[in-house]
Amino acid sequence: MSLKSEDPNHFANLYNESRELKTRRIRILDSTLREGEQHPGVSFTIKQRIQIAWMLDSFGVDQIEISPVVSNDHFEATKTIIRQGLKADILAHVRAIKSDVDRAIDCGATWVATYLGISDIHLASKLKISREEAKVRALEVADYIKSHGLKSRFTMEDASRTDPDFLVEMCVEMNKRGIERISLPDTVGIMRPVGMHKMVTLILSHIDAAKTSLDVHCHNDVGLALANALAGCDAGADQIHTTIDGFGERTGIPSLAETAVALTFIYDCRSDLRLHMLKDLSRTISQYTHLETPESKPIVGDSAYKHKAGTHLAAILRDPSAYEILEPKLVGNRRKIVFGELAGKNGAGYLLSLLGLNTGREEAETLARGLKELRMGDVLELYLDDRLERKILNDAVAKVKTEERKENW
Ligand code: HCA
Ligand code: CU
Repeated sequence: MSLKSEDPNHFANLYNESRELKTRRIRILDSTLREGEQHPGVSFTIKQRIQIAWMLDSFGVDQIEISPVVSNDHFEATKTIIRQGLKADILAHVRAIKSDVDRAIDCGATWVATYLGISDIHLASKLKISREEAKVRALEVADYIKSHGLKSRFTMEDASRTDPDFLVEMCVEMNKRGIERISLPDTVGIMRPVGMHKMVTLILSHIDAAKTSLDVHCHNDVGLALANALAGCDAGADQIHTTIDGFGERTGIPSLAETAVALTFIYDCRSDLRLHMLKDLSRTISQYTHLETPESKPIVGDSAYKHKAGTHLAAILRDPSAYEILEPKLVGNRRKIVFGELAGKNGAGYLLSLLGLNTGREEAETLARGLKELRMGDVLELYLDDRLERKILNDAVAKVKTEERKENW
């Protein structure tokens, strides 16, 4: 019996095994055009909004959210995007006010998403209405949308800080009216994954899930957004809200790239997304917003597939899965190796072989020492995309190793 499993992820998968998600398809709603535009410094032109919608649709998201009431430009963009006949549903996101719903109807929306803050703090400080008044307003608007024969989602804004009894009461009322979807946002990013799990479980224990499905919309104020959203899905929600690169109010919501990769490779419940577009989607947004993507950003950052320490280089050259969970090309990114004081003799040997120098272990060690003594940190980065490059590197390492072995004999 071999001690080593053929699949490098075999044991991790044993820990990760999720009975529920594997058999379900978790959907993605992308809100780059609504929540994303709420990020400081982000504002798209009409043309850019249309371009983003096409890209998101071709990537494979299930729903795209945009607000037609923000400005005339947003109205025009919403109207034009709805007319494109994309595969994804286009949701017009508006306040739970009839005049806003009319605006959504004017741009030809077939899906209307309304929101209303229902926590005591939102009711008291923002809306200055009672729970009862909030309920009446929400239900009137829900009925109004239905009376136009439209599909709708209702967002229980600040759900995570709402009295659970009131939250359940509101969800049950919406469910009775046949609202297609309810969004449960963690508006201020205060939840733990286990808390999100409990909240979704609670709602599902009171509603008829055949009539109404649940969205999770989690803010990233302490970096738990995606973990919270996935926990909500583990409990039975079936749609996660994302934006490209995670832009949104304050620190935003889960990034499309991280969500898509997690669902595909870690949760094993999607296989239809065009993941190779992810880096391009991120690049496009960065060009449009003039906000640089942090190089350490998972999946799409420039350093996401860079390898630096000598021990990592040595392993990567033989088999990249030693330090990577996916081939960077799958998400449109590229692998790089970094040479500097950490490169060690394997990295140095590779560098020498790239320069066409027929050298051995001693030269590699001298160069490795030199790189350390330069005190210049990283001196060179090279792409290491394909097999040929890896072969050159592998040969260089093999040479160093053979000489080492000879010496030990
Ligand atoms: C907002 C609030 C919201 C709504 C989420 C949703 C939130 O900025 O309008 O409609 O699902 O975080 O609660 O983004
Ligand atoms: Cu939000």
